[in-house]
Amino acid sequence: MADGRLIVVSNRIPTEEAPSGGLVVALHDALKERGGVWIGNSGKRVASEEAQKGLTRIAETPYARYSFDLTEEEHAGFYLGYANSTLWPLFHHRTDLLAVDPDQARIYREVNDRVAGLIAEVVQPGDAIWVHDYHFLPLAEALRKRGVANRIGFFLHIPFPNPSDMPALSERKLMPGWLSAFDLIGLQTRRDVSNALDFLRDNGAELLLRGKMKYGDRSFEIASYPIGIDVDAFVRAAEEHADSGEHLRLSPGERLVLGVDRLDYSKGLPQRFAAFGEYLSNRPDPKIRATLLQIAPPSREDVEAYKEIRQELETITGRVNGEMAELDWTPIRYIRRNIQRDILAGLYRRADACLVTPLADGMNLVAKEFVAAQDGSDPGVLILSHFAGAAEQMEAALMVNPYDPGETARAIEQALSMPLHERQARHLSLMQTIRATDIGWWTRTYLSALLQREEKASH
Ligand code: ADQ
Repeated sequence: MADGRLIVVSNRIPTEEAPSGGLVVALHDALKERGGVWIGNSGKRVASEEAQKGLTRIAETPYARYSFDLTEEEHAGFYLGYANSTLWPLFHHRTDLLAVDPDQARIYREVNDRVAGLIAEVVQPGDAIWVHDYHFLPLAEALRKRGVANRIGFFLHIPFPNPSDMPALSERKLMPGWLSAFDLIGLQTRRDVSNALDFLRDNGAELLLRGKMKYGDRSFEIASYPIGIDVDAFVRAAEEHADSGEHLRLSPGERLVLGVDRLDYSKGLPQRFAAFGEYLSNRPDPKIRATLLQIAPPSREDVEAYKEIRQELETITGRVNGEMAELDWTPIRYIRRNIQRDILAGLYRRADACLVTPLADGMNLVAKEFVAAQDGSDPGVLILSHFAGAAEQMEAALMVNPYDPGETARAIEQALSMPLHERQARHLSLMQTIRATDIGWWTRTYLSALLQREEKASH
């Protein structure tokens, strides 16, 4: 096994010297340890001559970071268009929101081709390339066409689509070629693996043994690697910022239910707000005060479906608060901005319950962060959707069907009245799970599987 450098490719690339955020830090550490190169999109939009100029160095030590720019047209077709208006809804089981636009599909492939050209310039024999997420499905095939024979791994952070939804994708016939050009495809859950195997088997690939597949003369492997968080860092941050909750000025005895999500239609926010309203209407004692603090910074605001979800939430918040609020109590507090991670850790710790109720989600790191931030002697309760990837691992959470506001409302009631010994037992079990598969485990396990693959002789 040649022990070359690691080349990470992701849509966005951190620009700061010491980046923050779980995944970014994990990749940063892996690159520091092995040496290598990180390539990603700068986020800048430039004129087309400028985009052609190739990679810009943003850092040289302890490993090289290079960024590329997109033109306005590429940003619209590749990022807002095909990646986030076609693939994202399809992969989150929302074919009703899927856009079919051949120009966007073409631009998506062209950007992947251009990025493959940039990678081909820096790759050396023995390097292992690790590509992240749905923005780059065709990247390995484009690299193989350029003669790159290195090991190429892929990790999909979002769910693999249901095979029965695939006919909605006009480019579905290209997908087996895209996927089989990678050596190792990492997915979040066993369910994702089973969906991917089913889709590929129905489309000309042969399953050999335990996730090993053959498609034409290509062999590749599919397995699940549930992503984790830096548990120790979160525990520390939560302890150090245990007073974050004081910012909220809750009245004595007031219960806090927390939600933290990017504002996205996959996160089940309207259903969650409706469930909280139902909980309040049916609570056994009207003197009980509970506040839902929902932190939801907007994302992808140029995509129509994201504008709509924002309006919908504002309407529900207004309705619930209009009906229930009192002079000194606002039942739903809705914050639409990013919160510093340390403060967030302290808010998790103060919360009596956390609502993680997506309709579809690759993993959901908020579920893990909330558990890590709890005080084990008096922990809060995680309410988790069956449709979060995390549900496969975090069985000790209170599981709910996010489509059923009544069920979620009853889970809120159960969480807020749960006896201490049950809260402690559930928390302990969840803590063991997230520690056993933390972010360090994830990078190590994935990379050691990728490095065990043979470098291809030629393509
Ligand atoms: P996301 O859809 O972004 O990620 P998630 O896993 O919940 O979802 O990660 C969000 C991260 O952003 C968390 O670390 C959270 O703390 C942070 N965050 C959210 N709102 C914030 C706010 N207002 N202020 C500060 N931080 C905030 C995609 C997939 C997921 C998968 C991850 C990682 O959709 O399913 O778990 O990638 O693989």
